[in-house]
Amino acid sequence: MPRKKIIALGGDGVGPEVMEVACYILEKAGYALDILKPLCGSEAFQARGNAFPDEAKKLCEESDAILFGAAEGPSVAILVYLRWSMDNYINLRPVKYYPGALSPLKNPEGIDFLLIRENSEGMYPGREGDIPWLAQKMSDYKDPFGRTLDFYGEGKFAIRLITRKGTDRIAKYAVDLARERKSQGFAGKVTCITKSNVLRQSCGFFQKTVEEAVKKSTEIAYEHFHVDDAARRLIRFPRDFDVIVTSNMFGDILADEAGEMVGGLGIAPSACLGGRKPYFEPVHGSAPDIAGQGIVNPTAMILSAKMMLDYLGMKEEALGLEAAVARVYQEKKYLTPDQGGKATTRQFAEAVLKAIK
Ligand code: GGG
Repeated sequence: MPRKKIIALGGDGVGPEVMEVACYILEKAGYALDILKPLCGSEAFQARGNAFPDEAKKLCEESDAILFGAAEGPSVAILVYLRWSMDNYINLRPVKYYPGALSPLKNPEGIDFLLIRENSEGMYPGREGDIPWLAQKMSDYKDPFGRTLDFYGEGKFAIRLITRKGTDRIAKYAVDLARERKSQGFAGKVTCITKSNVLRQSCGFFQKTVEEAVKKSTEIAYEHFHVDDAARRLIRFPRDFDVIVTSNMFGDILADEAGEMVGGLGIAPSACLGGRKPYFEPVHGSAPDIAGQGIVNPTAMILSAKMMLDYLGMKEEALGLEAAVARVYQEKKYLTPDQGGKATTRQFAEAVLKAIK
């Protein structure tokens, strides 16, 4: 297999720390990857006043895949580019329990499902403004109480977009993934999560579109929950889920909840797919409270790199890396403080590397 060109962008806060050790593992493990680390994020912003210099952007465009750390301040520009300019509309967030991880659930064993967050529309990116401005533009509009918007006076609005194109493509992806999972021995079920009892038009449209996509495929089971009910069911019946599909903000929130169920955000990886170039990032953000202390849990970044290996067709390497992470959790000797351990970020990474070899 030809070597793959990977661009590593650390970003802000703990992003560069988790990226450094993830790349260290990938390089030392001897995988067929050429990893380039252009100046970017907070570091580039301080040096050049630009978190995402053109050289870094160009390298991303020429890459096979991108690893991204975390965004909070300057690196939001990177995130916006990777997600919207590259049109990575799928955010795939696996939720899997590795024995040894510090879950708050009494019995997290066997939790293993996928959460698909629509990544390009809904409430994100924020499309907001002043209510009086909107009231003028929509002077004919009446809300469910028969009021025009000028009734509400000063305040802000946010627009939630659920488009035909955006919903069709994420629904199709969910069905394809459930079918693939079924062939691997999973349930082969799509769970659609909306709030269509309140947001009848936008969530109703999302729900109907997913239902139609599922109906085309007889072998896939289907269920729908409202987001509040789903939040509860995730905790009560976590093993009932297989493939969840939901809109952007619900997915953002539920993925944090789901990540916590299997040991916290330090463990939750993700893949952003469907666009010009895929990128792989931890679900967590920049965690400024622990940045620079050398104690951040790099598992989410390492497992995001595992998803990248999978995507690149390096299946054996992906399995090997995941098995190594699982072993370090099982042994519990080198876990970071968020998992009840005393290991540093670097010590955890060394333990993973040793477990690969
Ligand atoms: N590694 C993911 C990250 O940095 N997330 C920051 C964040 O909250 N981004 C907003 C979003 O995911 O839509």
